[in-house]
Amino acid sequence: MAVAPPVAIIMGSQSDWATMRHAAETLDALGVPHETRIVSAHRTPDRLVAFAKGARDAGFKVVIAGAGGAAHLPGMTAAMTPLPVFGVPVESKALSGQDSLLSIVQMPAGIPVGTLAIGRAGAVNAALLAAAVLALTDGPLADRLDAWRAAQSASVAERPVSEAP
Ligand code: RP5
Repeated sequence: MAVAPPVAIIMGSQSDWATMRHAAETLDALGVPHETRIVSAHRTPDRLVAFAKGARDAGFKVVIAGAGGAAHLPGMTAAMTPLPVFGVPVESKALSGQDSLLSIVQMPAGIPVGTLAIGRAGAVNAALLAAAVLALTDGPLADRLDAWRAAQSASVAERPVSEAP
């Protein structure tokens, strides 16, 4: 069986992709191979169990899990794998993602989920954290991460400009 890429990006629904694609794009920019899957804690529980229990043996090193509303995916994944799990609260229509955030962040002691910000910022930062974990044992990736951060700093203007009305 083919060895999985180091990062799995899982999400509860197709509707989460608009947010989670930012994690995928950030990993692409850093040259970090990844796989994307829809895994719903509620609608596809058997898929969740199979993924989470098999993730380490499959070869994944880090899991990024995005979900919205009653966002149980990151926590349930963390309950079934020893791999680091980073949770991304997707912005919900009803409660602007505050439901997602609280569902993901308030884990009981013993089963950690590294919880990021709501929405795009969380997805980007989950990818950067995943890359940082992998960079601990991957020198070339560490160099690419340094270059990414330097490019980000260089892209910030010294002074603001007026925008066209
Ligand atoms: C959650 O329910 C998903 O993670 C998604 O954020 C939310 C809504 O899903 P859809 O009804 O759009 O499929 O499980």
